[in-house]
Amino acid sequence: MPYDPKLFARRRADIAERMRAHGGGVMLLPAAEEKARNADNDYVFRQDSDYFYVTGFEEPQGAALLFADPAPGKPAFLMFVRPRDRDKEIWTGKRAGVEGAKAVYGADDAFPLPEMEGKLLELLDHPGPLWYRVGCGAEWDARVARILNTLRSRVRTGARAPDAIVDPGRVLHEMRLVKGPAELDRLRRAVEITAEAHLAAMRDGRPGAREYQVQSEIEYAFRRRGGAGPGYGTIVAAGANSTVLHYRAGDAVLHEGDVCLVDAGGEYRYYTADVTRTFPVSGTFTPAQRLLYDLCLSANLLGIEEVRPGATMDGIHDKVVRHLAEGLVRLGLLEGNAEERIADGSIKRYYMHRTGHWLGMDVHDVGAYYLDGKSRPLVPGMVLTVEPGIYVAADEAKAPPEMRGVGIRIEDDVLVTEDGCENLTWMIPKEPADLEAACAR
Ligand SMILES: [Mn+2]
Repeated sequence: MPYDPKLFARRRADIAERMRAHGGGVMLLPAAEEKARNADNDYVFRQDSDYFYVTGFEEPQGAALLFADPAPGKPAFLMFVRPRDRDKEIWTGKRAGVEGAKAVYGADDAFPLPEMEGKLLELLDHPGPLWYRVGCGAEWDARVARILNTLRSRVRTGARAPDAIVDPGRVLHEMRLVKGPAELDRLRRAVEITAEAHLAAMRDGRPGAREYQVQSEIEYAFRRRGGAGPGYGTIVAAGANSTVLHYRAGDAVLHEGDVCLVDAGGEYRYYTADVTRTFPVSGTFTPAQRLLYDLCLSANLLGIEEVRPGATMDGIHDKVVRHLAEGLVRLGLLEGNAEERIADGSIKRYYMHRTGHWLGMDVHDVGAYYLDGKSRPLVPGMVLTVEPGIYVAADEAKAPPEMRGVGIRIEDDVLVTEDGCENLTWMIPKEPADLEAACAR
């Protein structure tokens, strides 16, 4: 899907309207900066999600300004961008420059970076709040503080320093939480790519393979289909590594009789999938692994079943926790009664994380989870993960030896629809028979 200037123009009109409902003012959004990895070598650049959401612009450095109520004839959307520079462009590629910012990206006005601070001083002399997210970068925080102090020192000559700083997330993150059709198209592409990657992992995650080899198959699948790469650090966890929640693919060998937990999602044009599957390295679970797997799978299916407009994250989590606790009591991993084991926290020996999170441009996507202190009701267009897990630590004395060092998580990406939900990642095998077929060599 190519860059669509109308989509971003509509978004900015929507943002301005929402800003007006919160006192108007001006929004300042810094672009991401390139970050040094080592010596004169940078990390792969990725634009800031908020900045991309508003501008569609993928070059580093600079900022965008949005005015909720521009005076007649004054610009509503301005950009500060790297200037065209023939010498630098030979080394690092073509830049849009101020001309491109206006002609392609729809800026009403644009300035080269060297003029940014001076122009901001002029432009932020404006009534209403300043929408700026404090704390995301020391350099930007210092720059904003400098500008505010200068404006405050000029109040006697009529300057208007903003009298409130508001987090742009109040508007942007609420918008990003509910996905539009163009966003869902991208998310679906991310899911397709991710499905291929998980199938490759199941195919190649055989006895004797190393975690990094499985990782390379996964990331190859992301990239060869035009994805940007992984949307977060790929987890390939063999054997007892599966019980470490944020383990990254290392160099451990996959052994016959072990499970392999893969938590990997491809990013496609700024939208990422987030999927976990756990499969038997031999192709068939041991009886003990199968008991744990079936419990986790039933919790995953139950959680997805609960996703519909009006349901809440807390409600879904509570149902999943109760289901897991009952199952763990039945399996003898917890003693006594499920309700008590939830109340005294001992369920957390095996299930210590939340059942889901918002998903979108960021893997743990933005948007409030609670409104007025209450878990917010789901509405159509939200995308969340449902990801119950059971983790039996390698040294868990209460568990039978054949269950120790087994971690299982099953994670799907679920879209809330008008009448329920759609599991976007339905095609990635998770029923034991389908897993066995996918693992067959
Ligand atoms: Mn997740």
